[in-house]
Amino acid sequence: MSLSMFDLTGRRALITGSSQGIGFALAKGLLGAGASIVLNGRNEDKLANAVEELRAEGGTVAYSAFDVTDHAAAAVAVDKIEDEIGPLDILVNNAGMQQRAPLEDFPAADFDRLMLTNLNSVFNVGQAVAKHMIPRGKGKMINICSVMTMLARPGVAPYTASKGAVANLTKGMATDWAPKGLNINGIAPGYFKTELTDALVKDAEFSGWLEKRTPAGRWGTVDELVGAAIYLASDASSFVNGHVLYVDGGMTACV
Ligand code: GCO
Repeated sequence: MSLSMFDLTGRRALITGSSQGIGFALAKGLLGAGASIVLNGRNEDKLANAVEELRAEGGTVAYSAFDVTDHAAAAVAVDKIEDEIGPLDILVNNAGMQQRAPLEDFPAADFDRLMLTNLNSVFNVGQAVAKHMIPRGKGKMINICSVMTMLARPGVAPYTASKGAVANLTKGMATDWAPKGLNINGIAPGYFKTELTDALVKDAEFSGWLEKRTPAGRWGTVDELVGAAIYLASDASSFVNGHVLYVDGGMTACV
């Protein structure tokens, strides 16, 4: 039965930045495909609420609160997950932030914080999880990129740089770790209604521009990212590596 290749029953997934937004939607989607879930964030109250909401869906859900920008803390937390919860089969590096300002006015400290959150976190958590996956000879990682991986727009140059780097880090991770049995790929969301884009959704002028600029003519909804995540987290993508899958309503296909 072809659908069985998408079944995640018996697999365990860690999703960073998953108490809300895209991360929470992907956690819910992977749970629905049979995986047990470990949520991550820094705020334990938000995580506990998210765990309760997912447990109501049925399935096994836990959380690990740690700062993905802290290399040492990520390693300790991943070791703890492996020891106390169980081996990780899937990692979704979703944690990220956005800050919009003209580049000439962008504070240096904020630039550094954004890169630590969007890029260093992929290295920090990816390396920590890879150290456990490599001896097992298998594992799946999905790095959340963006249409900003390919395109820029006014006021988000640091974010654009970070998401371009995440896509190339994805290729580097695939190059080093595919020989060891791992699959490392990316998902590049277009414009989706989340907490991160709330200000844009409420901006009628921006929303009007977006709907014209996107061939599908609308914002995406986060559940439309779940299929791509299940595919890249499952056996169905066993020979896919270093690929960035754009889920963007066609935005990067046209001018
Ligand atoms: C922006 C948005 C985008 C989206 C997303 C698109 O200000 O243009 O925040 O960056 O968040 O990354 O893929």
